[in-house]
Amino acid sequence: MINVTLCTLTVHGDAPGTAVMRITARTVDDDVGGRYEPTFVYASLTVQATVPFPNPAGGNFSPPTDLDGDGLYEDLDGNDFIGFNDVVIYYKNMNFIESKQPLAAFDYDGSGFVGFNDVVKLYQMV
Ligand SMILES: [Ca+2]
Ligand SMILES: [Ca+2]
Repeated sequence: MINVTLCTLTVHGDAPGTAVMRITARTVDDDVGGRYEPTFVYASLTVQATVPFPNPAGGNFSPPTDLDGDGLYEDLDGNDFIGFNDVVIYYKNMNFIESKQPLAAFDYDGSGFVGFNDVVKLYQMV
C-alpha cells in the first residue's frame, strides 16, 4: 500500500464550535480504467474565538491576531506587528488569558498552561 495525498482542503471557521468532518471519494480511477477505493480519516475541527485584551487607558485593544497563521496569536494589541506592548499585555493579563482566551492560541511553549516561559517566548519574537 502506498499513501498518496489526493487533496488538501482548507476550511474557514466563521463561529466558535467543534465539528467532525468526513470527506468521501465517490469515484477514483486511473488513466486505464482501474478503480481505487481510497480510505478516509475523520478530522475534528475546532474553532475558537479570541477576545480583545483590556486597554489600561480604557476600553479594549483591537482583537489579537495570528500574523503568520500558525495558530499562535502573538499580536495581542492587534496593531499588526509583534512589539514590546504585546509582551507587556501578556504579562499583565496572564489570568485573563487563562480564564477568557483559548489556551492553545497563547501557549507559545506548548506546555499546556499560561506561564512566564510564554512571556519569554513572546519577548524573543519581538
Ligand atoms: Ca502566529
Ligand atoms: Ca502588536
